[in-house]
Amino acid sequence: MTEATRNKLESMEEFLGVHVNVYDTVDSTNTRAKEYIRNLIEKKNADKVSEVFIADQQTEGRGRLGRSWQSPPGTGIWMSIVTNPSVSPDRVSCVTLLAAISIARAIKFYSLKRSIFNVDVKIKWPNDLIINGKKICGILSELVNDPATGMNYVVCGIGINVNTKSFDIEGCDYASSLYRESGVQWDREELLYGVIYNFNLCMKSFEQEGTIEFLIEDYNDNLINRNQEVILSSDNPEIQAGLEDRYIARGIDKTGALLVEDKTGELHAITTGEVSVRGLYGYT
Ligand code: BT5
Repeated sequence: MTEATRNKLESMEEFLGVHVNVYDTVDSTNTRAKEYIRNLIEKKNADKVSEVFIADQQTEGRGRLGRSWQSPPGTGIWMSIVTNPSVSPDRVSCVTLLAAISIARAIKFYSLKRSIFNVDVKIKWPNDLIINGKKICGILSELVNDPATGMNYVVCGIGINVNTKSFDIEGCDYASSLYRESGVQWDREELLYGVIYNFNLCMKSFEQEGTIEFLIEDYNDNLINRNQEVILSSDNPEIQAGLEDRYIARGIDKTGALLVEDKTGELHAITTGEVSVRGLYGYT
């Protein structure tokens, strides 16, 4: 990361109301963020937190369930936003959905401004962003609870493939980037501002209202499989046993669960992050 980029990122702190930690190379921004939280807890600091960890490259980028996330230098946005939202503990996991809609809005705003009309970004519940059926972004949210104060911290890790030219990921033929799908280079800093700006706006409403009701309509308009048949699957045998084959995805509710309809018309709320939702054909 150049000195100019670092200065620019740090200069946005006041405007965006966040503290920014910029790295050239780290193991994982989520790991740095969790270390930061552990320090806060040790120091018994229970203030409001708004901290962002950004790296040009990650050597041990992580996905869900111990999977790895490829994070080469000079190509993407690899960042973790740390917050301690004042909402009830069972709502904290909504932050992943809030991040997804914030990223989608930032991409849409950027593409409208630059007249890039070939990137119709969609959300694949709960943590992917998709363009043309390909995954261009993944989100990994991790919760840290301070048992002494009961405070819940959320590390929202966001990986966006911005200008990546090619991918070589074993067992994954669905990865792509904004560059590959649009055919033009994107300005990483500008997109990053947009994501943080939208995230903060959403977080404000979330904390004021205590639920994500305010974004359900927009989220569902952007949901890739809405009103289409999906297959639920899981590596967890206990969950698998209870899963039926096919459902129609109807959209999220205010708890962040995905509502799916079975053959009899009954709705089921899918909450676990261990379940993947796929369309009938391929990844999305
Ligand atoms: C995710 O996991 O999609 C969450 C990814 C979160 C990454 C961010 S980057 C900043 C922060 N710091 C971290 O260490 N992590 C977060 P999951 O749904 O489990 O998807 C992981 C799977 O996606 C892998 O098993 C690969 O198949 C595939 N994959 C790996 N790298 C990819 C990439 N750059 N783009 C698209 N797919 C990728």
